[in-house]
Amino acid sequence: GLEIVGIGEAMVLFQPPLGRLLVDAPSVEVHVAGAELNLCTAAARLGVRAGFCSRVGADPLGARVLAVARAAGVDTSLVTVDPGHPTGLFLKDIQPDGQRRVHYYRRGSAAAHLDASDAARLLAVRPRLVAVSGITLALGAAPRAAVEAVLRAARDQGVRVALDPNLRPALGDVDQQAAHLRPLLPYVDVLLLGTDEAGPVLGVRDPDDAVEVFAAATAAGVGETVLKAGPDGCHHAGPTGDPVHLPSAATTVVDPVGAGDAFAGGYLAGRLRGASPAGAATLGSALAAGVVAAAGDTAGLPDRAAAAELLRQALTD
Ligand code: KDG
Repeated sequence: GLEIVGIGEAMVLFQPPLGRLLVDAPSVEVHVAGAELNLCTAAARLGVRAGFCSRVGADPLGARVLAVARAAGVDTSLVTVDPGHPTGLFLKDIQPDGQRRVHYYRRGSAAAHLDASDAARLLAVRPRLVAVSGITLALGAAPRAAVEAVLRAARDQGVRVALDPNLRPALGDVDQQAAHLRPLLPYVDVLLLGTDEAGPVLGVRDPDDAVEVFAAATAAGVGETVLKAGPDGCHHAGPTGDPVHLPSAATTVVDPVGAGDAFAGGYLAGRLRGASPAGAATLGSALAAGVVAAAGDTAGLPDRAAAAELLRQALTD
């Protein structure tokens, strides 16, 4: 059976070569992206059986998403092909100052039609863990119902739940996105959130205060928390449940997008295979460091042999 299943939207990403901008780039690089698929790709690289639950269009971009997911070792038997709606697409610019800007072409996409039937399909395979993100909640009422149905039923079926808020200003008001997430926190076994998300999602006064963030998450009903602080690394739970800081492992930063997903894939894979929060965070952090050093969401992941060695080390931490 599958160990981790991610549910959400994968899209094709068109991105100018580094140093060029969409406004006049003569060509673009083509990647496949999407937070939940990125997470599954990282887990699969570690040798964990990962599957993706989604919908794609009956179009070349959908075929590309499926091919890339399969080539990454991600099981796609929970992806349905919808002849009535297209596969989503997005464009990304990295500004000269390093700021990234995304432009979505995903409204009305196949994955924006995820609904409770997809939740049922997912739960029927009884993965050990399901990974969801706030992005899917922001796609519309039906995808939101899909995620809510998965979360409400998971515990009874023995399926653990991991949530990354992944608040996306380009998808609308982030406070609204956070408001959709809050009622779901009691169903969450592992919450992986960024410091920029701790205010909107948990209502903390100081998002850099890991003690306050962990306390707020626990009070909201979350089982286990990881606070991601970007270049400042992360905070994971120590033996007493109090936060412990782990510095970032990144040495080169070319493109930070996808780092959080790689971290989450590594952390969750580590935890599922028996690593402590410290070992799992070290693993996630190593994968994230690779991803930020390369363009694209997953191109910088270690190869299978290096990944297996990182997982082995995580189990001894
Ligand atoms: O975390 C990376 C994602 O943001 C990117 O792959 C695109 O899933 C995506 C989204 O909806 O922004």
